Amino acid sequence: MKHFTSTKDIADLAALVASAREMKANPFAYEHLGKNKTMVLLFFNPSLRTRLSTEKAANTLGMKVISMNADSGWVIEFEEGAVMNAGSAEHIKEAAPVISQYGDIIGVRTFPTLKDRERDYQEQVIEAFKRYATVPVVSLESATRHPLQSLADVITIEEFKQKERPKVVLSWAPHVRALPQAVPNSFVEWMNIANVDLVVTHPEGYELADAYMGGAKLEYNQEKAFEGADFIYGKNWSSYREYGQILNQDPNWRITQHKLDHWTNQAKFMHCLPVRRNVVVDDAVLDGPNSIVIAQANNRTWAAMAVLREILVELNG
Ligand code: AN0
Ligand code: CP
Repeated sequence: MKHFTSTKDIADLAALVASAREMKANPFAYEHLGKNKTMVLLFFNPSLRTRLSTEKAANTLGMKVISMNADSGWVIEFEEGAVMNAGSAEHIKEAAPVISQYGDIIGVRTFPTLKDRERDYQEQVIEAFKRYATVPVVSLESATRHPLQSLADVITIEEFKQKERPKVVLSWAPHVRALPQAVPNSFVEWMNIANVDLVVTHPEGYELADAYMGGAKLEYNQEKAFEGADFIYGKNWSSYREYGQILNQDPNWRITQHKLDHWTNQAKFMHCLPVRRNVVVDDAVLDGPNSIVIAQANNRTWAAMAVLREILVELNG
């Protein structure tokens, strides 16, 4: 594996999940892989889980880690041919190769603008890092995808499933702020290559981009979608069609214990976190036996380890 920014970078999902689970059982078996290597993590946006779990994964694989809030450095320019007479102080053409001399692997977190759909969906920032860095680049959530989250989600479903091919439902839920489509886009992409029956449910206007939906089934009626579900994955996202807009905040879409009890097959509740209690999902769900969000967040470490292990094996030749 050279870079890791989407499902396209992996050869074998089952093998990657097996690798993550093996290291979860025996965390320090591959400490030698990262000896004398450094991982640089750049955060253009906030993070709790991604930052700490990726640092932990890199440390556990024997690497040194340098983390930087990318808002504390010079503002980087990404436009080709820009006349840099305004806010930005240096171009990605210098920044990325410079950072590549300090780190053997670069991790980047960058949210979308939610204003310029074309720019966001071209993945301007992460693609520029891939183009101008001379070392592997790992997405810590980009404008349209969150692959380390999705890999952790696959691992979690694998651990908790009680049948070979569980029914998994991705449900939109209300929120007070306009959030990216990265988590749902990515979740669908990864579920589409996993051994699950996926149904996506959301109000009209929240359709995800076709390129990410692939052949996934869409059901606008949340109750119908939830029927017989083994996993409910709650998440808010803003509209792709009316880009970045909040079209409604209908509280009827909130995930409740009543829905889990009466509409599903005693489904487990998943969410990438952070989650707004009693807006996206009720306390009763998060505090009850159906919630697996804490175990899910734990798997962020093992997902990152599986990815970094593959990259290190390649770097070590
Ligand atoms: C971000 C999002 O929805 O993409 C990060 C989730 C991992 N969430 C918020 O901004 C609350
Ligand atoms: N799930 C997730 O990526 O969380 P953070 O935003 O805290 O990294």
